[in-house]
Amino acid sequence: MSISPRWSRRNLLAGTASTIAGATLARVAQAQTTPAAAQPRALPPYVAWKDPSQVIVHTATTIETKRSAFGTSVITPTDRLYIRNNLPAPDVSIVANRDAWEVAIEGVRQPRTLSVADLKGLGLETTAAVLQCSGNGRGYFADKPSGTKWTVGAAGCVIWSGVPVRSVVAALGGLADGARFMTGTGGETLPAGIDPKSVMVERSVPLRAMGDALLAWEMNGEPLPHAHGGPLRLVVPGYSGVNNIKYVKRVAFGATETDAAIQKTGYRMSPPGAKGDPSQQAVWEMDVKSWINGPTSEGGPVKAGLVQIHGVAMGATRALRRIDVSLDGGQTWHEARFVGPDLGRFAWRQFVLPVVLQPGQYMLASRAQDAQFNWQVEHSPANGGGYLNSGWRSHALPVTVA
Ligand SMILES: Nc1nc2c(c(=O)[nH]1)N[C@H]1C(S)=C(S)[C@@H](COP(=O)(O)O)O[C@H]1N2
Ligand SMILES: [Mo]
Repeated sequence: MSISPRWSRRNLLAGTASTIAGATLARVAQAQTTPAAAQPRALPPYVAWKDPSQVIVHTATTIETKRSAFGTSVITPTDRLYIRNNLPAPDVSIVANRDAWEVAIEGVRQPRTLSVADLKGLGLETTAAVLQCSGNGRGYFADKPSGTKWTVGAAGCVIWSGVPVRSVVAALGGLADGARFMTGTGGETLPAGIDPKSVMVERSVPLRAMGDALLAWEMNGEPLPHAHGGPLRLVVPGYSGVNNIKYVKRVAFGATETDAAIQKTGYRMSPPGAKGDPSQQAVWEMDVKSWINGPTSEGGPVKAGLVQIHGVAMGATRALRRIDVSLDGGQTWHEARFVGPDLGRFAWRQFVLPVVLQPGQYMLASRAQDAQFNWQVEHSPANGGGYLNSGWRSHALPVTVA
């Protein structure tokens, strides 16, 4: 990634500003509380089955899980899971006969188009993984990059079931020579009259991601809902949302990344204010990250006394080692305890810190450490698209106790 002087100066400024603000909890609270949405929007028809009380509808194609709605038992319920569509979803009739959905596999020795029924014969794997939009946390970047102002809720921990991509590749004779990237293509019908490359959802990830990838037909124990990519989705554990192609109709292995705009110029780590270009790092692997989900004082002050401060922590591609919680915006830290089953390195873990709280103002923060001793960063670098924000300071939760 190229670091321009402008980029580093901006970083420095952002860092200084929040450190100073950090000294005054009240001011931080003010800066970090999301402005109340003008009016709660209704759920659009294609996701009318979601729980309206547990989500924030930004637009018909951007729906966020409320911070208080993640629960305390690892898996994110499907009716609360966030939604993000770059294009209008294909017609719901594609899930009428799920087994008939077809995906073309290219860049293998024996390229073939396989139905979901065919895939079911080739292998079976279940993986718990965090699905997180590349722009989750964008709303916390101080320089206000354009795009949906997601806070923490464009993420969820989901159980996927399907066939390992590597099993499909093996069944088709292995990779053709020269494969360096795996490219997935979404099955949307593209609007007529414009260059398909400018709108299609087609993403490439490095070949190293193939080993963990699934072609999934089930989510959280149910047939994959149409809104989440049913009948078939390419799941790339550890990679941010956009790399997990819904209604996947093609998986291709090749020497180069796709030249679709969403890969070439979209989802790049560009300097703040600048557009993306292929020389910049693509938005691929996620970072170690955590945040507090409760208690919140959304519905009035938290009652003084013993409380269980809880949240979620993810290692993205690595297992977790430790989670710390702060009550004073990061001045002092306490090691917290992971709760519940460990569903593997791609899942998140719930954590808890029991504390007795006296009446007052608190700034609840958390910072996770992965198995390779990487700590969650205090500030993620500002970037043009507002991607991959994992900074613990901006994700802190102001709470009033009375
Ligand atoms: N085919 C297709 N796949 C897609 C998208 C899309 O618009 N079309 N959006 C991507 C983005 S940006 C995200 S964050 C996730 C959202 O997945 P979800 O709607 O199941 O939560 O899907 C990704 N896969
Ligand atoms: Mo996304």
